[in-house]
Amino acid sequence: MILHDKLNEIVPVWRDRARKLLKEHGNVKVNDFTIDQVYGGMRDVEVLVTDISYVDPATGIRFRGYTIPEVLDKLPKADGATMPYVGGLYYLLLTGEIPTPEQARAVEAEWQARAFVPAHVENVLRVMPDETHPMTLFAQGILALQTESQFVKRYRAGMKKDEYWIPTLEDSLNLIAKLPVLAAMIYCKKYSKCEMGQADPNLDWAGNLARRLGVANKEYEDLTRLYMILHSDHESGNVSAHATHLVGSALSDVYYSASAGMNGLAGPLHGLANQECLGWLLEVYQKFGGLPTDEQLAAFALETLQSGKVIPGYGHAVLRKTDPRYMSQREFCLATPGLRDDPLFKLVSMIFEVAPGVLTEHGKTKNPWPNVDAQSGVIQWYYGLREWDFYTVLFGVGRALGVMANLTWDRGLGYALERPKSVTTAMLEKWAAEGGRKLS
Ligand code: AMX
Repeated sequence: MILHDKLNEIVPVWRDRARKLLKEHGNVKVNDFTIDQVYGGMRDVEVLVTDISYVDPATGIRFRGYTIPEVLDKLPKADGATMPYVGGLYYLLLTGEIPTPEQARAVEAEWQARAFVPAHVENVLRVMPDETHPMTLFAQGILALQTESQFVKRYRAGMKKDEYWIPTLEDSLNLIAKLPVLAAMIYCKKYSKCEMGQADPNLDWAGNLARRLGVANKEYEDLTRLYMILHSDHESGNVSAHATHLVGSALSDVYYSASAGMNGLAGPLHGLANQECLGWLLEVYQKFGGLPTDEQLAAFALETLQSGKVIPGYGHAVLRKTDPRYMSQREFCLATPGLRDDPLFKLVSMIFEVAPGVLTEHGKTKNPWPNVDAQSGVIQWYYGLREWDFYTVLFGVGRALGVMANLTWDRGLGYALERPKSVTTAMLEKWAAEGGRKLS
């Protein structure tokens, strides 16, 4: 199998590199942190390693060193598609190399061969009450798939630590292959749209996800490719990536780890912001009976802030400029006739003009610019997916690509069980009174 063979070549090289670094320089100091950071969600504390993506506060995400426009330009595309194969992105995330069209199609073929979802998963979803949030169903569905874990079988039978990445890769490929089917199952169950679109064997993974959701439209297939690529990875410290990594560090398999990550994605400060964002847009639109004036919009944004709510889709824990994932979706909208004239897209554009000023004046957020979620819901809405509490599931399908690639490398490099140390308030008070902790 193409990814197994490639990783078999490169994992030992990177493993030796990490081991050498640790052996020769393990005691080199890389960071210092403050009481603010201890209480403040560990912002900027550099204690995670990944070579798969890096978020620069000023320029945004790079996947294996490539910016989003470079990724969209360089990855192979299917005939007639404007956006790349997601299988090509997965090859890049895992190996660090831009794949040939054959290599990208080989990953797609692996996924296609593994897409079957066992019947018990649907049964688990079926017994849940109608009002269950789609993200709850998504995390449950992933957990129900844990019965498929190759890692557990190999671990029980006895396996060398250096081989852990092999069944992790297997499980990752299996899980990613099944996620579009699981997502569509949830969509059908939840909204009684149970004519689940059939997969087309000639179509790629993302194109088939679009079909399965019942939108047979070339533009939406391309949008789905773009959406999956943009949401795939955002280095290791965000809640979904970190939760997946943390749980995986106990050697819990891919299914346990990914399900934990999705529970984190379901929070309103993280992935749920895309649903919240669409809700806020519709609230504005309904309140003003269409597009507001700039002044009305600014007043409404301020009202939102003064009522103690956040403006969803704005701000970021790391970024200090407009998220390039926002910009590439905006460019997709501007390049798509129909979408560029859509009233909700026009409202999104107005908010882009108005909200940063209001947030800056309000004076709290460190970053008043839009993130990925400020734009994504409107596009789904335009193509007919109007059940906005489903949007975070789509984010989750995309995010699985990044967290699975990371988990495979975590096991390849033999990352340790994660176990930070806690301290007490009295200890912090003592160090504060002494003007800083005396480290020997
Ligand atoms: N609206 C109102 N207030 C905001 C804000 C926003 N969009 N963004 C930040 N703030 C506030 C914070 O709540 C915080 O207030 P506090 O001091 O009273 O607690 C203050 O500004 C400082 O926050 P920060 O350091 O700028 O951000 P953070 O790292 O603590 O949080 C984030 C980052 C994304 C959670 C925050 O900007 C936010 O809540 N945004 C809105 C929700 C959102 O869009 N989430 C999606 C993020 C992307 C993703 O993961 N999908």
